[in-house]
Amino acid sequence: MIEKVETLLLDVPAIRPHKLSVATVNVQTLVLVRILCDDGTEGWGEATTIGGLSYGEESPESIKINIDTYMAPLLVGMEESRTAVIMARLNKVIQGNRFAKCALETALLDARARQLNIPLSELLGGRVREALPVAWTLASGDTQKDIAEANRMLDLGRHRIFKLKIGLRDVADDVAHVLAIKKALGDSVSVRVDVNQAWSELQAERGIAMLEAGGIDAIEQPVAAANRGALQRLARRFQAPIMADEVLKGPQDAFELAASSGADVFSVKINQAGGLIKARQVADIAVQAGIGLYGGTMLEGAVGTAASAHLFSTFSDLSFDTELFGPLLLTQDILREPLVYRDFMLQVPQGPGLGIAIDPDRVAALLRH
Ligand code: MUC
Ligand code: MG
Repeated sequence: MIEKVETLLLDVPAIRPHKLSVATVNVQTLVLVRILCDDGTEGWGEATTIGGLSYGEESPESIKINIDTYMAPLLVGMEESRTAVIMARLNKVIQGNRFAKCALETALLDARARQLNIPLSELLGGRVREALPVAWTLASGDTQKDIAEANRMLDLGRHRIFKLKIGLRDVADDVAHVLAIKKALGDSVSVRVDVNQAWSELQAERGIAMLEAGGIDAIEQPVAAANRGALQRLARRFQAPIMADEVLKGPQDAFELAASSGADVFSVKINQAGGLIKARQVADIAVQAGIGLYGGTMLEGAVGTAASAHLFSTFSDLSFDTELFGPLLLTQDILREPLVYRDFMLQVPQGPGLGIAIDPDRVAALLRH
């Protein structure tokens, strides 16, 4: 039985400013959820947003207060083994709040998998891979700094796939920045861009034509999430894969995008989808529709990243790799043993549940008071 649901806000400085078209992340706030069961089992979950309310309609503070006020009281006293029943109840009586629900569902599944003594991946259908290729996002805003950073990552054996954040400058300037990086890094690395909705359809037509000619491997959310027609037209017009990110807020969106051939690739994010099970449904729809899969991040710390890794390890297709680099963007970790990044891959944890151990002292040091 669930005895207690706790929420913690942790403010963790980033290793450098992370510049997106919608916000610059200097400090990332992790919302951690800890569920305690009467047999002593605990489960951990996490939600993060990007730039407070810049990216979506939930903020770390709203996630915490909505869980504390409305969701935790519903959960306390329920049987933790009935995860699906609990989530159905939450989804019935609470509208929206996908990120908060994701954090809770992750904690429930972590607790359940620990009780069963199996890795979380095995509750999600079973892993088909032990390690996941991880892209790194270059988002310093400076071409030379980005090239130096990419070369460091290549030398370290950590990343050979790079996603560039663009959309803040003129289309021509952004394209010049991307193509300079692509040229400096050579053909053995993959370079993609994320426009984070910044372009109009006309700007996107111009920008993508140049990016495609320059050998860029994917264009993520070039236009506003609300403008599905534009995304669809771009996907049809260009050979370069067009990726859906912000438009994809769960299985219903996945279904509509798939049915209308509205994108070539889905960026699957556990928080955006409203939890691990719904993210799994998004991926299943993509597979049936022949849409490529990319394992996305909301710049989560270790807990959300481990949860995502368990899910992505179950995907039969992961042709566009993952971007599970969140913990590497942060100056401090909250685990006793950090997640293992080796040979350009994140190793999927193997122990029961999320397969990670939280260090209470590290958590305490980062806690917002
Ligand atoms: C996004 O839009 O994809 C993921 C990587 C990154 O740098 O920002 C996020 C959000
Ligand atoms: Mg994106």
